[in-house]
Amino acid sequence: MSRVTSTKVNTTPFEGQKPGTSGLRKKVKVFQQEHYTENFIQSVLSALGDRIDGCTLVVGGDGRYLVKEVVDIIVKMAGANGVKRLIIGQHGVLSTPAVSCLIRKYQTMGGIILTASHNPGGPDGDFGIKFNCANGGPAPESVTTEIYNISTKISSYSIASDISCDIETIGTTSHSVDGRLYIVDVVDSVDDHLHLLRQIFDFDAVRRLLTGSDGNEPLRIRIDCLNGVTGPYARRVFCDELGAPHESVVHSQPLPDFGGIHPDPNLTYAKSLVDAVKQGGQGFGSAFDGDGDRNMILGEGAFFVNPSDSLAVIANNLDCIPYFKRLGVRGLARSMPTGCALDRVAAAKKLDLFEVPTGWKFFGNLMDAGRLSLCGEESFGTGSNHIREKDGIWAALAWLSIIAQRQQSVQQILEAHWDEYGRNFFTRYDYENCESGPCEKMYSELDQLVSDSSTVGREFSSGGKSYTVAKADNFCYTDPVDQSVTKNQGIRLIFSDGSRVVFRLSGTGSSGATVRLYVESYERENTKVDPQVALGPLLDIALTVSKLREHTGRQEPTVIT
Ligand code: VG1
Ligand code: CO
Repeated sequence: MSRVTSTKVNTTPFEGQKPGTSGLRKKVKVFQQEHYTENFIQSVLSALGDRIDGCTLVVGGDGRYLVKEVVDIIVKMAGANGVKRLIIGQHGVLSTPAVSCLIRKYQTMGGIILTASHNPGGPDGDFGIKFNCANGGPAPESVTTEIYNISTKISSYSIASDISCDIETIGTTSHSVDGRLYIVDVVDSVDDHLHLLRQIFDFDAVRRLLTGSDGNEPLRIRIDCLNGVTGPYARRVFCDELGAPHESVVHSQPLPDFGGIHPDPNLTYAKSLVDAVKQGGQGFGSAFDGDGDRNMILGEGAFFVNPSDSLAVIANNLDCIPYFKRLGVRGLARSMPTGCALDRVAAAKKLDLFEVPTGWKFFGNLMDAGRLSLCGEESFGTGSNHIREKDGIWAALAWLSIIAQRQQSVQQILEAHWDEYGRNFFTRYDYENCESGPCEKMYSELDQLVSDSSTVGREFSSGGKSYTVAKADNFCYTDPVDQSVTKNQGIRLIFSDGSRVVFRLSGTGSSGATVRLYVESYERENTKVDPQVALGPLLDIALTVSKLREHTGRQEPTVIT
């Protein structure tokens, strides 16, 4: 046991240590400023108040540049601040869902996740720090506000600089910090999450599907980890456990700069997967983001499953997953901009449906209250109450379970869904890294438009289609569990036929502004047309009403989903 003493280091506040949609995200260079990271970590630890004394915390990151250095800072600061036990993923690596799993399994006071998720990494890329609470979910706004408030007044931080810990090797080390016992546990990054997944899904059924041991042709899959954190998880789950050949999992080594890949599983940044599945003839493809909480699902020929549809299909097929058969299904939920296909499933199955603001933190209260089983976002996030984060590997397993049970292709499953429910055409346009000023101006003009009482009833036309505004607002959410109110969550124009146009400014960027435009429209019959065609008139109206092109100077979006 090493014996060390802690010291208090004087510091002054940094501006802007305000967590956004999902933690504090800034350029790596910002975090590298002297005291910057320590200030924020101290703010996180101080926000725990007395609960920090003798508690356990989890820490891990997505393997990106700076993770190891920051794990080391946290090892030294957690001990100095009275934490009794720190659980760290080997090499400092833990996916976001794995952190949530560990927090819950070992009943810790929370965890610190080192990730900027889908944002690029490397010395010139992004870094991020996120705090999750004892329920395993992202800290709610009350906690992140407290963290921020502390960061604006901080004058010192506590650190025990002499603690050293080998995070490359699994094992336990004990330290005496100012005479208090401090234990650091380095654990396998995958074991606990894998153990949980085994309890949720019928691994035998999926193994039969992937190996052909049921007498059918094996389903060939391609899983692209985009050099993010999921590599070790995907290899263990899909290859070792489920028998997929090794070449099925690609880009499976977590790299500090993601090998130059932008680890965002969508049609633009994961185009290499789309092309590979088109050429390779696999019947299933999936990609995950840097920290492993997002997923993209493709079928044969790279048939794209829109995330809003993916959520609705999983909801409609929960009986293919043993976990839900065992525990039953409480309610369903989606974030506000997410397409409303889920609502139709909820209505048909007589389940409660909740609509929350963007960001996973809003689902946690409903889950903790036993009112929510399955939820998702249009931004490639899907998950359930098995943990309190979205879970990419879980989503791929959910799909494989449905395919195994229904013995249908991805496309057949989707088309059957549209036949049953009709189709909520959905698209999202992202305008990334715009200038902040003009975007904020556009947003405030739209805010005025929706607060103007004459907007309701106005008719907009394009391409021979007319839409009448039935409701216009800036989405405001009252949490049904604790009644907390969250305002200003996106501009909505809802038309009389249920079509919607939504505008938001991203809260996960590290600089500049990203505008998100979400457009949705429902068709009962004509379900097989191209979404960009089906939504053309509404898109045109959205761009005209907002003067988006004029404000941003962008003719085309960076990413279309
Ligand atoms: C985006 C998505 C949101 C998601 C968030 C975090 O937020 O739109 O749905 O919850 O990223 O995902 P924003 O504010 O940029 O629109 V992750 O995988 O980056 O933690
Ligand atoms: Co993520």
